[in-house]
Amino acid sequence: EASAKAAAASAESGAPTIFDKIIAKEIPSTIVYEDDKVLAFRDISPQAPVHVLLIPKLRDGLTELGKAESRHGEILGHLLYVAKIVAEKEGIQDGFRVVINNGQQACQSVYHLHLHVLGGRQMKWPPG
Ligand code: DGP
Repeated sequence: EASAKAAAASAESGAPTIFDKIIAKEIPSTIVYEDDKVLAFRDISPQAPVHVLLIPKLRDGLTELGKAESRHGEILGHLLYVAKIVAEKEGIQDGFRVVINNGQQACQSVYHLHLHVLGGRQMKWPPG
């Protein structure tokens, strides 16, 4: 798809994304969890009754999971831990899904690493 291709191309330049503005609170979002390292907010286009995006506040080269290096281990672990905290806060701890779309073929559209935390309905497998 053309827009996915364009997003992937601009990611290579390290250009800022819409998530920088959300972190800076220059554009509004519904925040469900925040600490000094991560921010969780509701997806603008929810694919389930609960659909939260969880991002590192400092991108630090993590345009996508595929760019992860050893030094990112701590933040990656923290993101997964906070995914569980968010699931509990949202009341979906008994059934939730955590998704990372990596790259054009996986339909990644924002090149600032983000975890989707989804739940509140019966999920299907395999995903599309
Ligand atoms: P992905 O396809 O994995 O790159 O997911 C990016 C998600 O970001 C997508 O589900 C829609 C969401 N999104 C894009 N722009 C905004 C925005 O301005 N605000 C919020 N809350 N979500 C956004």
